[in-house]
Amino acid sequence: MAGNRTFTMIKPDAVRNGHIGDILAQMCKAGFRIVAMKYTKLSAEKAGEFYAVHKERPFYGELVEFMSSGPIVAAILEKDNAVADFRTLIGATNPAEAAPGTIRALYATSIGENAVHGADSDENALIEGNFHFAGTEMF
Ligand code: FUP
Repeated sequence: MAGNRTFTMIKPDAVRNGHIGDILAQMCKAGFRIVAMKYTKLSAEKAGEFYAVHKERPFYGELVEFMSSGPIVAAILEKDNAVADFRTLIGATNPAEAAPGTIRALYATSIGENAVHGADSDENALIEGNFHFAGTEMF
């Protein structure tokens, strides 16, 4: 059965470009409830740990540098079928391929600086949520 929670980050590019409010509004209008949320900044070490699965990929260094380049908004969101529905809402990894109206189509500038993260499975949503939040910060 599909789980009902996902994990997201509004990435440094979208924060720098002033899109936090519009992106959160789009998530809420799509029916996602906020379970946990924080405005924070990843150290290079923490960003490297979060994206460890991509360690061997050629873009890993740039990804870590970018994700630690400024503040982010991290959040756990709740809705039926959360992981799949959220990935539909944000659109394809490459904004050039993202469907019109999706968050990445509207706010991302490139495949590397693509405005938002969305967990890709229920298992990763749980791992990533626990990476950023203590149980006492989830409501
Ligand atoms: P997604 O699940 O859509 O965030 O995409 P991936 O897990 O494949 O990639 C994670 C992050 O790595 C992306 F958000 C941006 C970065 N990336 C690149 O910089 N270049 C690539 O070719 C692919 C991904």
